[in-house]
Amino acid sequence: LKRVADDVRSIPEEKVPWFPRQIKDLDRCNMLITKFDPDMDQEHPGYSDPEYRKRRAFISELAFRYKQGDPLPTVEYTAEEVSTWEVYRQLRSIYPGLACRQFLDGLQQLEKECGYGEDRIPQLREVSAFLKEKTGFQLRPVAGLLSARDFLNSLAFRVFQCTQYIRHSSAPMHSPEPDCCHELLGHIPMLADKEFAQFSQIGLASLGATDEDIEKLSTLYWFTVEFGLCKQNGTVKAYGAGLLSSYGELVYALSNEPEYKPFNPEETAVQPYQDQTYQPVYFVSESFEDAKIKLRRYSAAIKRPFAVRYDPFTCSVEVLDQS
Ligand code: NLE
Ligand code: FE2
Repeated sequence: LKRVADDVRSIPEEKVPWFPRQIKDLDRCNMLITKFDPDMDQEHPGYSDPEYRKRRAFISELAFRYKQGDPLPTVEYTAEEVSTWEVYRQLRSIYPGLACRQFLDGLQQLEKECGYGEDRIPQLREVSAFLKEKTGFQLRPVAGLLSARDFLNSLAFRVFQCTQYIRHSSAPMHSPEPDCCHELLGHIPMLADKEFAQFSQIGLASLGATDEDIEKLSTLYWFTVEFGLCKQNGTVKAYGAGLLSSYGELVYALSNEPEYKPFNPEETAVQPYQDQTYQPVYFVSESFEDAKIKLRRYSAAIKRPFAVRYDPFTCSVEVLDQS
C-alpha cells in the first residue's frame, strides 16, 4: 500500500488556474479592476473632488490591510456620507411594488434585527454577524471592483467581498461601480435568504475554471444576481442587486422601456453587456426558484478535469481527482 502525498496526487497544476482551497487563501483573491477609479477615470463624479479621493484612499487602505479572520473594520461615516445614504428613504418607498418577496423579507429582518434605517450607514461587522446566522455568509472588505475570478471564487466559501466607501454625493441615484449603498441595500437583503444563498453554487463552479467559463459565469452572475428579474404572482419583480440599489435603474427596469428576454443560462451566458449605464436588456425567470434551478444545472455541467466539494466544517475545498 502506497500513500501518495497530497501535492503529488493533485491535478496537473500548469493547466488549471490557481484557486483558493482554504478560506485564508482568500487573502490572495484581491485583484482589482481599476475601471471606475476616482483617481484615474475623468468621468467619475469624484474625479475633481480631492476630499472624496482622499477619503476613498483611506477606506481602501483598510481593505488592503485586512487579513482573513481579522475583525471587520468599522468606518465612522461623515455627515455628508450619511446624507448620501438618504437614498435609503427613496428606495424604501418604491421597494414594496418593485422588489421580490425574498428581498422585502430580508430587508424587514435587517430593519428589525440589524439597525437598518435611513439615519445611519450599517457597519459591515454587524451585518456580517447577522448574515452568518441566517445563511452562513460572511463579508470581507474590498477596495473596489474585483476581478470576476476572485469575486466568484470567494463565493464558493460563502464569503462576499464588500466595498465600504460610499458613492459621490453628486450622483446618488446610479453608480457604475459598487459602493456600500449597492452592497448593503442591493446584496445584503438577498444574502439573508437561504434559497438565494444557494446561488453561490456559481462560486464553486468558478474554482479553477477556464477563462472562458469564468467569462460566462460572470455574465450569468451579472444578469441574475446583479440585474435579474423574476415573476411573482403574475407580475415582474426585481431581485438583482444592481437594480435594488439604484433608484434610477430600478424604476427604468420595471417600466416598459427596456427589452425583456426569458432567462435561459445558455443564452444569457453569452449576452454582451455594458456596465456604464442602465442595461438595454433584462432576463426574466418564471420564478425565483426557476432561476436558481437553472443556474445550478448550468454550473454543475461545466467541465473540469477534477471535482470540488466544499467542507463547511473546515471552510475548505476538497479537490477530487477525476482524471
Ligand atoms: N448601478 C448600481 C447602483 O447604482 O447602485 C451599482 C452596480 C454595481 C455593479
Ligand atoms: Fe454587486
